Amino acid sequence: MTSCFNGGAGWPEPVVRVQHVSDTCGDTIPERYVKPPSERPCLSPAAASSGGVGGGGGGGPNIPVVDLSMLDVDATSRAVAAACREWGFFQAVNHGVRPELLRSGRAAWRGFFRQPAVVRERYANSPATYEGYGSRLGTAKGGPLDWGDYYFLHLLPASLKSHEKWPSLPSSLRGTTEEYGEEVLQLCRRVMRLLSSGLGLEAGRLQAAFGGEGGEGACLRVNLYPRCPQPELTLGVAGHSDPGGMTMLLVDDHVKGLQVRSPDGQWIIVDPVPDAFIVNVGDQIQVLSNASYKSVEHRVTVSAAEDRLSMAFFYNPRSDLPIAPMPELVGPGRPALYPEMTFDEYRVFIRQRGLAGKAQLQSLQANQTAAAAAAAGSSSTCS
Ligand SMILES: O=C(O)CCC(=O)C(=O)O
Repeated sequence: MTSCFNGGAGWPEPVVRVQHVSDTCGDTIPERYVKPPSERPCLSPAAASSGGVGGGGGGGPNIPVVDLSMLDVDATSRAVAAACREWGFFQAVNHGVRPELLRSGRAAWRGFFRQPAVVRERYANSPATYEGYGSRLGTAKGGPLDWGDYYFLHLLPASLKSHEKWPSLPSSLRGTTEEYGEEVLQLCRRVMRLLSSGLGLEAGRLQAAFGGEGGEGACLRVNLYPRCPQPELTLGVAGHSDPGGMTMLLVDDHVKGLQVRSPDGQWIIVDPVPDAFIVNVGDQIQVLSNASYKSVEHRVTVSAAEDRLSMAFFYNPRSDLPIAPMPELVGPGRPALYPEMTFDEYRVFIRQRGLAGKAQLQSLQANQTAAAAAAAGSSSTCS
């Protein structure tokens, strides 16, 4: 293994660390990172060098901000539900996770990405589990690459969590990540209750559909997007919706990068509120809510001036539970929009097709609609 390649571990070709590419490529990024013109982020020169300003930075439309410390739980639930129905995203402020933990979490992970390559490479991941230090998400040989490195680890179920698979340096990282995971997990459970009430259901209903407290899955992906000399040509993460339940994203307070598809189809760049979590609905909650809540496409732009770190905490249903629209949300004139599928099956479905905007859920919905139409056709023929 050299300082920049992970050539084994089941990847179809040597994996080059984007940190290394950024340090060595000069003014021109390699062809493999150049996105087709239709996917390029359309940054103004000023935005490209500052990390981007767009709808969010210029006082235009932006994702809602919800104060989770409000005493009126019904009002909080209504605000969360409205954001997730319209945008699929909101920024949670006064969320209860200690600000010093947000800072120490980010600092610990920045510390990992600053370790010498030989230390980082001890944790190089493989496509079998993706656990560890990685630089690509798909396995298509020769496919376009994103401008980012990451570290992926499991927190729940406990049977999948292994501190041995987490970096041992910096020495604070394991303890800080454990504490961070615990607090963010409690926050996810709270938001689940608000989302459930927002659907007119009992507060614990959505959580029960996830397998109950202790039955859920949780994992963390820490993304590092190194400085990029041509940010207008590439993306840190291409457009996708999150396959899991819900994501709690902690971003750099001062470097923008996350873009969200607005309800009218425009890409808007999120203007992060310091110490807020950016919360978004994933595909599993879109399915359970029968599309009342939206799992919205998002992507990440990169900056010529600074690198950017983000921590995505993915909160998922128990992986072997059938997930389908909740019966309370299905009825006459409101058919189930998706077939039943476990999260394990859905992940296989995604890995076969790759991350591709909203294509996966749309194709499941199209199949389901066609199946329902066929069933209606055959029953009317019989009657
Ligand atoms: O880095 C970000 O702002 C978003 C990351 C993201 O979308 C992901 O990790 O799935």
